Amino acid sequence: MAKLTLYTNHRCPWAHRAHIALAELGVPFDEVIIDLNRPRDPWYLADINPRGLVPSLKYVSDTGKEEIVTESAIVSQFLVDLYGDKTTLEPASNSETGAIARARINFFVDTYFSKVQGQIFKLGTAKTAADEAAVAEAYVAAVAKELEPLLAASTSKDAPFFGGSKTLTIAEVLTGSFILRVVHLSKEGVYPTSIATEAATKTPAFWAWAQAVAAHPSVNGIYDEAAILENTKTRLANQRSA
Ligand SMILES: N[C@@H](CCC(=O)N[C@@H](CS)C(=O)NCC(=O)O)C(=O)O
Repeated sequence: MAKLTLYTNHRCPWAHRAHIALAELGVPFDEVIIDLNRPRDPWYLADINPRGLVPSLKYVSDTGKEEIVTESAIVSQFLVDLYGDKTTLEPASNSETGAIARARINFFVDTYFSKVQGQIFKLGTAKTAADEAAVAEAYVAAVAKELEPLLAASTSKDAPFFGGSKTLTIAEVLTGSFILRVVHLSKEGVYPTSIATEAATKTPAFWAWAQAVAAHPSVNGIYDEAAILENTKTRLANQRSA
């Protein structure tokens, strides 16, 4: 049987993508936690990932051939492709509506990262309450312009995931770890609380989708709320004082 080893760190939202995919697929895997607080060991750079990043995936096929796959989106897609027949995360590209459904999913994910998530990364340089409020406002404005129409057109209480799916899709595999942080950290005030209040009123379809994503066990399974809260507080404080 094929064997999977995930090199990961549970604090990393990129590595978290692979965990969501694996949880959904329900396939067994070994896990190697990489300590990101110290330089990578030479074996990791030499044998697993010369870029030194997590996640990386080692795949040993049924015939014993060993392959390394890196970059979180590529790792997630590889897992979905490998176990495509076990999952509804993404339709087959040659099914009747598969190709267009995959194009819509890809557009949504691309839009989240190219137009929306960048606002959150700006919190590291927001030094005053007014700066933070401006970031929150820009985040919700980007959601309203770019994502709300896509989600409002398809999602509902009974089918809360992308495209009106009752079950998680690869759109949530790729965005879920970031959405979970937005929902959790804005509730706790580590991200501006106005993200939550404004999003709930101005972008209700997005916020309902975000709640469904954050509550999904495949998304929040490895998420240690207390550790992420403390880690994010410290990281933002360090970035702001730099
Ligand atoms: N583009 C990469 C980004 C991965 C990434 O940035 N991982 C971070 C942790 S969240 C990392 O490994 N950083 C190395 C370090 O901190 O030394 C992906 O999507 O896999």
